[in-house]
Amino acid sequence: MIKLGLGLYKSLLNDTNFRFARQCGATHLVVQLVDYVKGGSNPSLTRNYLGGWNATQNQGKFWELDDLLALKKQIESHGLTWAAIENFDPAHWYDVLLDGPQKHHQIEDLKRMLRNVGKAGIPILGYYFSIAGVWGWTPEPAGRGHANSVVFDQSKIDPQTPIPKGMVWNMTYDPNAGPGRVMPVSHAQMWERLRWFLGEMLPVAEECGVRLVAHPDDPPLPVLRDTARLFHSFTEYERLLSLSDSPANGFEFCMGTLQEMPEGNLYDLLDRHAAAGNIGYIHFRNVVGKVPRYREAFVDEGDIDMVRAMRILKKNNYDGVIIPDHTPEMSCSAPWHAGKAFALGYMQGVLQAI
Ligand SMILES: [Mn+2]
Repeated sequence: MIKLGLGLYKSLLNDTNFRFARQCGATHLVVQLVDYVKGGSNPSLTRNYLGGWNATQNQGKFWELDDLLALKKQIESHGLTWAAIENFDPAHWYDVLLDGPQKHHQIEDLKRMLRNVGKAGIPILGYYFSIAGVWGWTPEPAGRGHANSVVFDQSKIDPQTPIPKGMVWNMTYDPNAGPGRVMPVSHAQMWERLRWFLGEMLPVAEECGVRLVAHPDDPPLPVLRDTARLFHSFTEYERLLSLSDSPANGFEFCMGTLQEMPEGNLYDLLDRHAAAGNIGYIHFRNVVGKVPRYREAFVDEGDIDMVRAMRILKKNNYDGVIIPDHTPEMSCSAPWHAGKAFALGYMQGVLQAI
């Protein structure tokens, strides 16, 4: 059975929002432990994040088993299941991404946290292997009814703006890094870094029963901020599977990001990988347009036929989680929550109808 879930940012991990998720019909949670979206109890993706998401405060603070178990207990007390953790903290793996001098001890930190995730019984860990990260959005009231929404319009930014030293994944990990920039990185270098990361991590993931699933590049450009991106096309995304046939290797299948890619049939891609069991969980969201210009849309109004997509999942007996990921913000005192409630209501409706 397809499972309805909600993704919660770190600032939303509390009883109020666990109740909110259940009230929307969600049975599963995808938890973000990185505090990158600003706004506390009213997070917003539609601020200007061209200067960075935030500075991480998690240097030396790891995911300890006791903390994971305490949060799991709290989540389960609301009748919810903790389905996945989404994203590593840049503080924990910046030199894995940058191929820097700390990478060998950072990968050991990641393995230790992965083992804790396994011990806590959390089955999936989503990651986004990217140097520039999510960057280049410009906020606009571009959604239906002038909803504030995420827009990517390449003509409004300089896509090759250098990344300042001390920043990776659009977060500052070293505020004292001083002047300078992240030097250009090629596709060959990025693939080599990913290959090394997976070679180290997948055996541990298998051993502790956790699946490592990769998010595609958002926005899906071949190069952003002078650094190559891995997953900017269907072909490149599917290349992930050629690096390892481990059952722990899979996709964090973001329908919105994949639809933003210039070429390919999203329904075929979804069908193929749902059938093969390659999908860990799904970002079930919609967009209008493709790179170099698109906007994120309400789930029912974008270019993807979401009912068709849901039928494809059902046909393949997909029994993983779907979450709304992003939504445009709705005009009220709780714009994030209203957007999510609308998306989850729609998803629940489609699930019941099919
Ligand atoms: Mn996504």
